[in-house]
Amino acid sequence: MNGTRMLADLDELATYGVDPGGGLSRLGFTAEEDSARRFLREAAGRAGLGSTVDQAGNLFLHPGKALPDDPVVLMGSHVDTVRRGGRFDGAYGVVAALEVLRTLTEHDLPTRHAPVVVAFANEEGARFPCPFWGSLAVTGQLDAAASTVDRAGHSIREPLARAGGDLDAIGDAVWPPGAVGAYLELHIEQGPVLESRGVPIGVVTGIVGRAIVEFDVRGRQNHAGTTPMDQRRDALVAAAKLVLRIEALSAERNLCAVSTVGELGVEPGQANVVPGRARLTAEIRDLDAARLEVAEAVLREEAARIARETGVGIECVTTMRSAPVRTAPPLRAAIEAAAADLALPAMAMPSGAGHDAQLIAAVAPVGMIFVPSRGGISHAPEEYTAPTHLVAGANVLLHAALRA
Ligand code: HGY
Ligand code: MN
Ligand code: MN
Repeated sequence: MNGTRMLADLDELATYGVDPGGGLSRLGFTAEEDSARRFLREAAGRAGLGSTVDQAGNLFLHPGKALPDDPVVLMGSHVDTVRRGGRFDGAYGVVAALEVLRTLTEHDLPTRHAPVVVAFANEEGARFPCPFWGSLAVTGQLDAAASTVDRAGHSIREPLARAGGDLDAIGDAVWPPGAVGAYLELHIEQGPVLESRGVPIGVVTGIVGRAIVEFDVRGRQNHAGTTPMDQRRDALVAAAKLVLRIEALSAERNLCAVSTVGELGVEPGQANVVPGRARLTAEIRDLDAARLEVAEAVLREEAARIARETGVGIECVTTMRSAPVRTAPPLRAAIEAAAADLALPAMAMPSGAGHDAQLIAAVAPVGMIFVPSRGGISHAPEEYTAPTHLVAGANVLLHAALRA
């Protein structure tokens, strides 16, 4: 494997979507992401590989001109980022998979299934709020009608077409049964465990499930100077109470592993106006599907209670649910053996972040490899993994692919 070539690809990818405010804003289905994908296709072309984009905008790199008909060993991740994200989340898994594919073809190394690289479309859902768009589409789980506009009201149709997809034919992106013999995703850990234990390789045992609930809080907009405090229906005050109860779901009540309010908007948003409307998201995660279900139900009860207590209206809609999954034991074993081949210490661990692998698990065995994240920081410009860890992880991917 050529670690230098892979690191150069990663450096090049990090030039697409540079945010003047810091980090990368290479949102799915934007011009920035289009450029990153173009670079990948060109890099594949230079290595004598072909590339294909499916109707959902997923990018595949493969030996030969077309995707093989036989089952493949699929390796990859995503190249879209969150707003002001880092340069490793997703991108690392794709460039490492490309390096593995180049190595396999250059040295004519035998794998049980033909190796193919994927960059799944819109994993983060930062512009079009449907995280896992691409992996949902290939596994027949995408409700395209429900997720086709961004927050500014623009349709996904044109951006998807520019990426090479086709909204009207998106059903054709679904893989036939057995198309993928194994899916391997290499990713930065995005948490502090490997670094703090001094272990270079994580063998992922399972991936958390997740639900996103959007709340629309309707109060009464009024004058901030003349409206007595006991006669207000302040949407933001109600929203603030809700924020604290969402935090308490995990932090105090341990109903789920983590709970986050990552988005909050106030209308009309002016110092001398009592807010009439607030919108916020709750995102909850856990490794146990039953716990997640209970936490979501409690969340809805809490919202109803706050509405009664404060006199505002609160509507809630669950816009996304993903189930927790276990990785496939044979692929876990292949990753452990690959790390052992390379004399790299490895440890089993769950993933608190979501990954395309968890959708792919519905139709194929999946395995995931983690490498350490400095300070456990991710979804932030400071995201960093040392080059030695990056190269070690890619080597484990190569050896795991040879065993898959
Ligand atoms: O949010 C996640 O867990 C993933 O990084 N998209
Ligand atoms: Mn991410
Ligand atoms: Mn990711």
